[in-house]
Amino acid sequence: MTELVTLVRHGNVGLVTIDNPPVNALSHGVRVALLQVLGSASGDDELAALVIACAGRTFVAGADIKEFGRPPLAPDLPEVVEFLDTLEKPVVAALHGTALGGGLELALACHYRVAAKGTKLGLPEVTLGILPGAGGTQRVPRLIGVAAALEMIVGGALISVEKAQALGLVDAVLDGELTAAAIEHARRVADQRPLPRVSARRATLEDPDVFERCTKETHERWRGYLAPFHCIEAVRAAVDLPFAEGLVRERALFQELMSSSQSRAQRHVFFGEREAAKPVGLASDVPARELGSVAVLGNAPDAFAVADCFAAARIPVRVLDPGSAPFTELADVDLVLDASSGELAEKRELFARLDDACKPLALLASSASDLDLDAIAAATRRARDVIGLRLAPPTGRLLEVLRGRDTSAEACATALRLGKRLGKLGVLVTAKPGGVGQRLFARWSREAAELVAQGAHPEHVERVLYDFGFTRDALARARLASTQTQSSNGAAHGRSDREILERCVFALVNESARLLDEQVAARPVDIDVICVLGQAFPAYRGGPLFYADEVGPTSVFEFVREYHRNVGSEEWAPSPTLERLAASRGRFYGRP
Ligand code: HSC
Repeated sequence: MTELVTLVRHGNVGLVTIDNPPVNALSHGVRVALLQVLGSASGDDELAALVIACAGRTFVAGADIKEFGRPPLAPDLPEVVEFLDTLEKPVVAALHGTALGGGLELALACHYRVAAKGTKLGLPEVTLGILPGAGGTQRVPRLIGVAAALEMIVGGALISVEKAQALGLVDAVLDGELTAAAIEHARRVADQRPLPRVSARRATLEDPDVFERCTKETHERWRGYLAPFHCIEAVRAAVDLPFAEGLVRERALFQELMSSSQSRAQRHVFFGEREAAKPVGLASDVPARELGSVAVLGNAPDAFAVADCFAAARIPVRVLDPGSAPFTELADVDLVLDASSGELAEKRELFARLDDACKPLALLASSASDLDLDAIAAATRRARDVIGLRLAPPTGRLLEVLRGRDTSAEACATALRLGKRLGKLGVLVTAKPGGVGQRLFARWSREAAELVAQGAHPEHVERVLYDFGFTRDALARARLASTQTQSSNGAAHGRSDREILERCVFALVNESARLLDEQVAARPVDIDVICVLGQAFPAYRGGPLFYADEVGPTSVFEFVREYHRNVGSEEWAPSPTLERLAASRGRFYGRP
């Protein structure tokens, strides 16, 4: 077994290498070994300087997220980072790949940072519902100023190495073999004193209004999220407090977030995205076809927005109006994506013509998830190559891939690889009218409309769902304001916030569970990821089924059963999966 951390001497420079594939996360074993190696290297008089580098594709991409939520194991990451800061010989961090989160925090406790071209740096903790908890909120403002630090820590986006150098986050971008160049760098600085410690600097507040402005922008951009506001507080501590006290404040804010349901939900989404990318029932070695060029059919803005996604990924694309374009233009394309509107009969006719016009093995895709894909495929002689592709919405990160009864594994693999090229996550589901995303959107918005029809004020329903975390866009699509009330005297019926929320969200949970009953989605995680990425379900609630686990499937089931008894409508009939979980006190994601 390879050692997690090694020390190799290069003359008077010690090269410390972390080797913990795939992303060199700072797992417990790495922390133990790193502390031990740094301890012995620091007492070694033959070593004048150290370099910390990583094997494999990247520098440390952060703390080990899998350890979060479990009892902490000593030494924790802040202990390792602060030990590094106390060393009396220069340490150079050699960055490549993605130096993220705890990885960047480790590098910031080194005295120098050098990086290979193409390296990306960032503090994405906020996207996991936490904040940089190993000194990042205290060191980054000291190194690059408060405004730039807030942008990195509250925004969570990765930055290029060029930008990092311009900000002062890295000292040099090196050509050639990174470790050799970093060792050379270490040799050059071996005798320089005092050691440039970031912790010894003061955080500069360039603009006294920066916190107020950032808080205002954060309310607009991150409404409902806790972590961005805690990030602001932690950075404020870097200005207001001495370094050591700032660390204490950072730790307290970090712990609050770590134990929050929001962070649990956002971590669930992080791992969920990676799990959903590995579909059930499709072997990972199924070959994908090359998609050299694509045609999008349609003349509405959506068709152009979809075409823009291909163009942005540098996939040659043309948009054709299926009403007027000669289909001879389609003879050489590898994928035709129909994004035009129309009923099933028209689609069957259209796909039969596409089948004639396109070359063998070209994929024929429909973006309509509300039609019967199998019936469309049956109108062609290539049902194996007919598939549903929903970029919902085109600007989002989701590609819902709908597999028909006869769609081949190769067509699915091709669609999923296309998702990666487009920078989107492809989630494979079974093609049934509505797919997953559209059907779930329809369900909660129908319930919201029903509340309005029964007399609830549209603004009231919208406000409750908005406070839960749905976006204004999603609510606008539900068009509650144009819903007709059934009562003759208009909106009179008082509704509690709780009733509105339970009816809409539990209807959504029940429908999600039905998608599992019907095997439209293979796993709860596929549904949660589709809802978060494609249907504006708030990431800090983790998706409808994660949320149901937080509330308790039994409580959801009891509400659904009771409501079904009262109204008798078929769509409130409890899902057998939900009923089974309630009976066994189980959860969608296993027992607690
Ligand atoms: C952090 O660092 C907190 C610290 O500030 C403070 C901690 C203080 C604690 C104090 C305690 C008192 N951990 O994405 P990919 C897995 S928070 C564990 O498919 P790519 C991933 O699940 C962290 N596992 O690859 C997958 O596993 P699978 C901040 C991690 O090339 C495999 O690695 N850092 C992991 O598309 C490959 O991942 C981040 O948020 C991690 N940190 O992208 C960065 N990171 O094969 C998170 C990845 O079993 N990571 N895995 O499915 C990423 O953004 C992406 O993985 C990369 C690579 C861009 C690194």
